[in-house]
Amino acid sequence: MGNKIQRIPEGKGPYSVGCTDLMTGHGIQGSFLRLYYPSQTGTSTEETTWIPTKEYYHGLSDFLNIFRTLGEFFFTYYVGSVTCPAKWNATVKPGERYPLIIFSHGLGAFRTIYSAVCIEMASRGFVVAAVEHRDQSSAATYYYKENPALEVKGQASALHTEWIYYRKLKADEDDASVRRQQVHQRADECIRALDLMLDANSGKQIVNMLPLNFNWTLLKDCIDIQRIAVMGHSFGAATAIKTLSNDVRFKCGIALDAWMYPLCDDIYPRVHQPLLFINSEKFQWALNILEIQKLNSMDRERKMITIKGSVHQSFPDFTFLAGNLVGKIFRLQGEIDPNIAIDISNKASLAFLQKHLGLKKDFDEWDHLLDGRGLNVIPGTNIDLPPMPPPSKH
Ligand code: 71H
Repeated sequence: MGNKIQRIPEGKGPYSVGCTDLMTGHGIQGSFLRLYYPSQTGTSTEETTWIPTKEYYHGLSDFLNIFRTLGEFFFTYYVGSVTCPAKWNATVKPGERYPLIIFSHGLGAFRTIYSAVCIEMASRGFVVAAVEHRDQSSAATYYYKENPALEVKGQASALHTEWIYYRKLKADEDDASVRRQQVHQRADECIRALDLMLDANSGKQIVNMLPLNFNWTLLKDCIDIQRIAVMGHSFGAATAIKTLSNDVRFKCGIALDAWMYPLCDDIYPRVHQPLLFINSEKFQWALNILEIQKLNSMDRERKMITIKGSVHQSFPDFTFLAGNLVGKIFRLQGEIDPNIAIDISNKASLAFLQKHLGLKKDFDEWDHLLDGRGLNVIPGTNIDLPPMPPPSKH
């Protein structure tokens, strides 16, 4: 009981899923992302490593306020050998144009730990680029830095790995202004990821800084450039909204348990694209919901649903790896079975994407979820909101 060996669920769609990493450029101005995509079966047998290196354990430890050595020990022991159900560096399945999703992670997270969501989308025929943000809100990330000292000597390998860890805010810091700067950088990184994917689609040569065996030229003509969405969790959901306001190439957005704090009111009138909010039962509060509602306008599509018994951690992968007991104690699981919760989230997302990207699939069978109808889902929010202010006199 409670000790069942847990796994990250496989994609339920018809496509096999492949996975690879891409880093371009020197310095933080480049892009870093994990790509999930429909793959040709039998072109790889290797499962994808879930958390790639110990630096990510150190970053998670910093974020969770535990000693790095202790964190490394526990993470290595509990999740050190976890893989996710996607074939590493498998060949892209040719012959089709796939809609594209840019995915943005939450605070203290990183590109690899939303694989249950990203793999499900890829198994339904999406290419998903999960960016890793370099705004010091990730648990950890890295880039390749040029070493000027070595460069003057004309050395071959003048690059070294530079790690960026989660930055805790100091007591005297203006946290609103830090988060606003970060969300600004994050949206830029989502837009750069889109530019990069469109380059790959048009056959431009992609130079991967990572020594991986993945043929990026095979992505040529594989992306449906009219069908692009942005999606994210928590801080990543705020990032998705900011990205929509900055770039109309994104046709709609999905906000998983959005944390609205980093956003300024002035961007709200600039978000014209349809938005779906999928909330957990436990994370939301009245002021956050009121911020979300500032995006409402008669001529704009806004949907909100809440998954009963879910928690903020019902969207990232840790929810599947904790046993029931550990999961409850660390709030990685709510009252609902994590598999049922993520299914609702994914199906609602797919129905929404079909509607607003104009897909010819059968995701409309889950349209009822978008209206909050069905088991374990409610329309709108479970949060009691203060009564409407009286209409102003003028
Ligand atoms: N906290 N993304 C963290 C407070 C709640 C936590 C994250 C601890 C994770 C394990 C326990 C929640 C918020 C809040 C905006 C956001 C994104 F591995 C992951 C790491 C991070 C998976 C997902 C995330 S969580 C998140 O954008 C926002 C507002 N949250 C959150 O920040 N404290 C430090 C203690 C304040 C900075 C639940 C929790 C968590 C355990 C693990 F052990 F399984 F790894 C992961």
